[in-house]
Amino acid sequence: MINVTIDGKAVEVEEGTTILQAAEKVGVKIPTLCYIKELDPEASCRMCMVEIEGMPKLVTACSFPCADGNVIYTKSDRVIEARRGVLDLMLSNHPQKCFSCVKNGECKFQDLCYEYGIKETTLPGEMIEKPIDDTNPFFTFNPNLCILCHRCVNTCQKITGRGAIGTSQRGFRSVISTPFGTDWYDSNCESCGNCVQACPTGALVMKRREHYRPWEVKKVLTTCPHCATGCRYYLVVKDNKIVDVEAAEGASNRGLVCVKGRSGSFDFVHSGDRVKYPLIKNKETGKFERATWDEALDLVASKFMEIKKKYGSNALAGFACSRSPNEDIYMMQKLVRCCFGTNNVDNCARVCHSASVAGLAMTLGSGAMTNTIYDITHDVDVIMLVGSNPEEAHPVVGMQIRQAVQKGTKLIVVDPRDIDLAKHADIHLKLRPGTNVAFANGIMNVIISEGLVDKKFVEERTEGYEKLAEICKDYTPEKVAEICHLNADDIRKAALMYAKAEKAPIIYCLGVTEHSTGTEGVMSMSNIAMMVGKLGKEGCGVNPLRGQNNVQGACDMGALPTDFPGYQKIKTEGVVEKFEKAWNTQLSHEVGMTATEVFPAAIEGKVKGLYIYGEDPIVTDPDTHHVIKALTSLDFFVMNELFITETAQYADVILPGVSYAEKEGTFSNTERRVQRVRKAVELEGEMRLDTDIFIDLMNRMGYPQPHLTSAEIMDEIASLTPSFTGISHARLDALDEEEIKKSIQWPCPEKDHPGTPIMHVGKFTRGLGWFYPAEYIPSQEQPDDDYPIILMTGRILYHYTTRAMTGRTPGLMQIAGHSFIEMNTKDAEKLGVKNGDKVKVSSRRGEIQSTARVSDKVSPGESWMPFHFPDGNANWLTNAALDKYARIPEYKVCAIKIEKA
Ligand SMILES: Nc1nc2c(c(=O)[nH]1)N[C@H]1C(S)=C(S)[C@@H](COP(=O)(O)OP(=O)(O)OC[C@H]3O[C@@H](n4cnc5c(=O)[nH]c(N)nc54)[C@H](O)[C@@H]3O)O[C@H]1N2
Ligand SMILES: Nc1nc2c(c(=O)[nH]1)N[C@H]1C(S)=C(S)[C@@H](COP(=O)(O)OP(=O)(O)OC[C@H]3O[C@@H](n4cnc5c(=O)[nH]c(N)nc54)[C@H](O)[C@@H]3O)O[C@H]1N2
Ligand code: SF4
Ligand code: SF4
Ligand code: SF4
Ligand SMILES: [Mo]
Repeated sequence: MINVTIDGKAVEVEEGTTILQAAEKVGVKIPTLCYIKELDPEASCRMCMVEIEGMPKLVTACSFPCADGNVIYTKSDRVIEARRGVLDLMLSNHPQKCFSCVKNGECKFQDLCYEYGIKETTLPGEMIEKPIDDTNPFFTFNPNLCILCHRCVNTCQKITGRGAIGTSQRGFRSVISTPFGTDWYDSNCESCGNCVQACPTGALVMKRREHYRPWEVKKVLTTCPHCATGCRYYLVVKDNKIVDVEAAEGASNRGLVCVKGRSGSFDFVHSGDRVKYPLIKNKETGKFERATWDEALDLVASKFMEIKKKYGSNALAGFACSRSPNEDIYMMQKLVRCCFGTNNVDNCARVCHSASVAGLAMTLGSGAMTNTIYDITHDVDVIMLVGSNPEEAHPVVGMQIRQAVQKGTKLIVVDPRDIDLAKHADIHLKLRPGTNVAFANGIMNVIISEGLVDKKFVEERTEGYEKLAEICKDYTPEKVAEICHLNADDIRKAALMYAKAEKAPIIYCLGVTEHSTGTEGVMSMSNIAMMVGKLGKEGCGVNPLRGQNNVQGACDMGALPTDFPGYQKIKTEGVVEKFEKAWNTQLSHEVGMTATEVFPAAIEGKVKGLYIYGEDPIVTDPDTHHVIKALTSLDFFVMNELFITETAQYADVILPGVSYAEKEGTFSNTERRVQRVRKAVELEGEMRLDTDIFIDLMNRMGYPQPHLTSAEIMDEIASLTPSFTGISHARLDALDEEEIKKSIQWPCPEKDHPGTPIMHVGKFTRGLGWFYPAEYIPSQEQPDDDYPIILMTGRILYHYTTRAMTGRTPGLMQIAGHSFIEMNTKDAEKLGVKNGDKVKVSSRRGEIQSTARVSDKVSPGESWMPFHFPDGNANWLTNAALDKYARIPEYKVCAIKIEKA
């Protein structure tokens, strides 16, 4: 430790601390322009100059380390004069038309000029008008306002890791530009806008800033409603309208957001086609007609109760919305259990990570991500990424993986496609779709034969090792190479790289789960990690990146046919009785149907009434014809929705709920982190809180449910769910006030428990970890002469699932508006298809048109499509084959035929 004095204040700091950091410690503010906290100082703007007693020259506080005994002045006359000089110089080629600049009032450069009394430049600067680039749909770059602080470039290169912009020499001085000087739109910029938020001037600004001034708005701290990364941001609100988004320093996002969070999370809220009144379908005309709430609620309650009376409780089912807050989901499952009297309740995890929930519960005792996003992307030696495309699906996690790789973390990508991260990978195992279990057994074969098993860990903390080891004997790298279409040496290399590393997390996603052997794929991931003792430790673990913003929460809240809130199992003695007592009613002791089982049951006439809260299975479930058949077989079908979606068109009643921006609550992100969602606006119309709709219906169906606010519902959840005991809105609000990153991760078993960042430390939730003996079983539908190509499906960066939300942002539709199919060059040649050609794509279940994207991104005999676009949705083709444990559909493999259209 060393001692220094800054502006008369003594402070003790660690050796190596910069003057800027030391000053912060004693509350002395030093102005900066180019400085970015997370990065090595660039020290180019020279705004942070300070004076050290006895030193002839001023030094830059951001880069200069303190020395013992330094007496530092940050506001001396010399310092002030020097800073004035810096500002003067910058202003010499900066137009002084602040009045018409959208950053007026929120420009750091302007603020500093004001603070230092620089009203105009004293220098004869050369003002050459440079062309403005406004090709990006969301923001504008005006180089004339740029002070060359490089914050944007450093942000893009080192923080988001995208590297879309740099500094180039053009004309008589350098400018910020894309690498080849193309328009911003044509660069590899992903429109995340993090550079824009970093820009201290009006050079890089969101176009929407034209519609507000900083003094006209309020900012509401909330959580992104798209993916389960759980980024925190502020909704910027003017006159009851959301006009912008600003990233906050959340625990998982650290000041970053992706394009959907920044630009795709509010247009839909204010969209003109929101459902504003309850709608009842006129049976004769088939058209929806406006109804009063009383009419609609009475009809819904009486119809559901009629079905219950006539056909029994199990003829009813409900699906909860994983996009909505925990409190809403809790009330929905309570409604199904207390009023329908069945456990037929589920959520979209069924088609997503149910294999993780089931698989990891079997092997480890808890189906959640074991470590934190920060922990697995900072200071780790190797990342093994299996069937996960985080740059598109969890972009802010992707950004942090790119940062890690830049800092030396090795990367193993296991994915059938050349996803962008594969280009940065040390090893890319471009395996054949559907062969994850074989791949995993191959990795373990090498770990065993190379003597890399963590024997102590296996002995003390696990069971079932011998049986699995016996199975793995058969999976030699050579045999696995044949099954997976890989190179045996690459398998060996990957196994050694992973096993020998000190800190090495497995991160996986739907490339593992969405198979008819998805649960076994998941358990193969925990098998690998347990074999080398990489669980219950920092920088390790088995980490499913959950999908929807609150799908973790939907499972936690008991929207599962097998579990009450907090994974309290129906089959565990005393659980049903506990909830019967708490809810003061009789409950079903029978495990319910999964969502994927409800559709066939509807076709068979076993399920007659369905209540869907915010899901769009016509678009998102496999084999669309089959879903339509199921929905049209129902006697009565109700939805809570924001829009008249494809699925809502089949409903008898649509009850208009409200979006995340219009209500209070919490979302639980993929790291089990429970974060607040806050009301930012209240819109015109008769929409109601979804919780109020549930509560009203419960009372009309004969269950006396008192009215509760969202905070009160969380108190009820905490009282009944041991892992949530210490969670309340009041506590989360206080943490948000104090430091946003301090949010809580469950298990939080006591009122003042700090939460649990890493699971299974010392002991698995299950007690002993279990090695599941998994054998490789091929996908259910294999390519043949009629349908010779494997189709995989998934998502792209710019759209979110059905596009119900992102499709209402014009800029996103401009960048990505249409369906496409990725196919291999060789296959395309054989079929005479060229890049950009229209193609007809068919499977045994349906036929669509799409546009070919020809490249070597996928291997010969394989293809890939997103499921976001109505002009050719992959789900007309996909196979509803289900996994035996989790009943998850095989979205990732079906057989298709491609023809030139
Ligand atoms: N932009 C955007 N982000 C999203 C979503 C969205 O719709 N849009 N949806 C959210 C949701 S709900 C979820 S669940 C997540 C999903 O996030 P991800 O699972 O990361 O996304 P996917 O594109 O479905 O699939 C991931 C990868 O699996 C690979 N894959 C396919 N088959 C196999 C296989 O057999 N083995 C292996 N190893 N890999 C395979 C694909 O090539 C693909 O790159 O994303 C969330 N984030
Ligand atoms: N081919 C193929 N298909 C897939 C996948 C795949 O990889 N390939 N992935 C699957 C996966 S992982 C998932 S998770 C599913 C997702 O499938 P879905 O859950 O069906 O898709 P979302 O678009 O998220 O639907 C959410 C709906 O809820 C509404 N909503 C949002 N918030 C609220 C609210 O607060 N209140 C009310 N009342 N409504 C609200 C929205 O308007 C939207 O219509 O898709 C699956 N489909
Ligand atoms: S918007 Fe994002 S990707 Fe594009 S230049 Fe800025 S930081 Fe880079
Ligand atoms: S565009 Fe903004 S952030 Fe980038 S160098 Fe210019 S002033 Fe700095
Ligand atoms: S990474 Fe996910 S949570 Fe974060 S801003 Fe993007 S969509 Fe939202
Ligand atoms: Mo998902």
